[in-house]
Amino acid sequence: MDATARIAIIGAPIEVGTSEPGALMGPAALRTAGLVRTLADLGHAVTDLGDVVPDCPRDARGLPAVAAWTRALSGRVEASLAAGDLPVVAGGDHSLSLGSVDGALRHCARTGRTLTVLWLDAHADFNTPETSPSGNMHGMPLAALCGEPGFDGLFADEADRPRLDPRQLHLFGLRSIDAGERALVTARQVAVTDMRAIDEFGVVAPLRRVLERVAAAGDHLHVSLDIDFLDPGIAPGVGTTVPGGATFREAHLIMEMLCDSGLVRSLDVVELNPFLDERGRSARVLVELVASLFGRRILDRPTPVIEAVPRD
Ligand code: 5AB
Ligand code: MN
Ligand code: MN
Ligand code: MN
Repeated sequence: MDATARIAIIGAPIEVGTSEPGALMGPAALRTAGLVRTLADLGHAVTDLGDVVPDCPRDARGLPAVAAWTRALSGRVEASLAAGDLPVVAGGDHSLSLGSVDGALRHCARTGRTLTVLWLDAHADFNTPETSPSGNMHGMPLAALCGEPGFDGLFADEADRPRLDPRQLHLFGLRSIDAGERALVTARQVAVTDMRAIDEFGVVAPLRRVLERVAAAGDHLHVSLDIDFLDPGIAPGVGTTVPGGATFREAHLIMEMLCDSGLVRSLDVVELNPFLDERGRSARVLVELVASLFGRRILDRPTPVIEAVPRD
């Protein structure tokens, strides 16, 4: 991460993608926990662009509402990237990534770069309306972004929009996947570092491989951090808890490695549900992790390069 980045905070109080109310309070809780102040204190030029207001009726639900959010967020993210800012989208449920990743894809299409997405999540979020057991859009953004059928009307100029190449997607921390999406993730050759792999190899070796590929290809790296990537014991403020998540130390190390890589160009922080939180704990953990991604460190020393496991 550059010592001083220009960071644009974009609030996305969206919860239409989930059946559990409360995620719309996420951006407010992240600000209350010090998101903006913390990044500014690290020396970055931070602009809080406030919360996005989608162009739809207040009572809009379902796909029309998600489409309005997607278009509004995509435009915001693309514009801030074009202005040379690093957008941090504070959610809000994970359907907001339909907009943030679409915006990053459009920016990449204009600048001739390829997008790599690192998806830190307990879930694969690769359901389609056909495979989804819940019908909730926060479990489907990646399938839509990759161009799977069933999402007509979601994105602006659907026929010409840049698609996310599923082979440019890396799922990290996976431990809950539905049968239909498992088949899709396999068929589309999505790269996966599941909890089994993290238990065996730790986070360092798999993440270093992702970062080496991004660096070698000169890709734009978008990171999407779903709070349920973390173990619910350290981050209980989430609607979809799955036991056996990343420890604080694992998550923290990931953030430090991402920082040292200097490769992250856009970030989502999603699925915080302050209504289910315990005295702001989860919001504080997220701000702590974002701070590490943006340069807070213990000593002024980069991550040591030691191969922990053999390469494939
Ligand atoms: B999250 C589930 N796969 O589709 C579904 O939190 C859960 O953004 C989705 O990762 C969880 O409903 C979505 C069962
Ligand atoms: Mn998710
Ligand atoms: Mn999740
Ligand atoms: Mn969730």
